[in-house]
Amino acid sequence: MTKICTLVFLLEGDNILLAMKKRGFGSGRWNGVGGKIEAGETVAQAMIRETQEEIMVTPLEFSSVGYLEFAFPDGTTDMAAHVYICTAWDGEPVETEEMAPRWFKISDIPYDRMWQDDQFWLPQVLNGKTVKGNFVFDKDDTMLSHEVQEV
Ligand code: 6U4
Repeated sequence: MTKICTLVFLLEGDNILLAMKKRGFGSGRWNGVGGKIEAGETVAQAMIRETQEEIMVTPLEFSSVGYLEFAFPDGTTDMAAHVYICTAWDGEPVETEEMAPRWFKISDIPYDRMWQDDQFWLPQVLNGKTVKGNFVFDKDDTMLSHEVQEV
């Protein structure tokens, strides 16, 4: 079984909003905002709900820019993420129990403190491309292989 998630990046001018995951899977890394799609929700509804829950912002204008699959052959549940870029929203990002948001210059994205796959697809997304990716991780969340296609 694969856990299907959403992942969204707010963009404003030369800046991108990343959020430090404070607990659970992927904690200690800078990431986009998102989480599991619940039964009965569309992907976009899940993306909006997760953004409201994690940084108290409501996405208003957004586009779908990718689909990524993350395999964990050690037995951890495989994951997939529908990736979005959001360019207009209601509210100001604030820290919650789950995430601490911070704006970064696009030229200063801290790839060394993010999931290792991000450097292989986020630059393309920020150049306006849509991507499909397949990544394999070991039990320590080290990336073993990566495959990215622009679609
Ligand atoms: P639960 O545990 O279900 O309450 P939930 O917030 O629903 O938490 P969570 O936080 O586990 O789900 O979601 C994982 C988030 O991490 C999603 O936004 C997708 C993202 N993610 C997972 N693996 C990733 C990876 N390798 N690279 C990446 N984002 C990843 O950039």
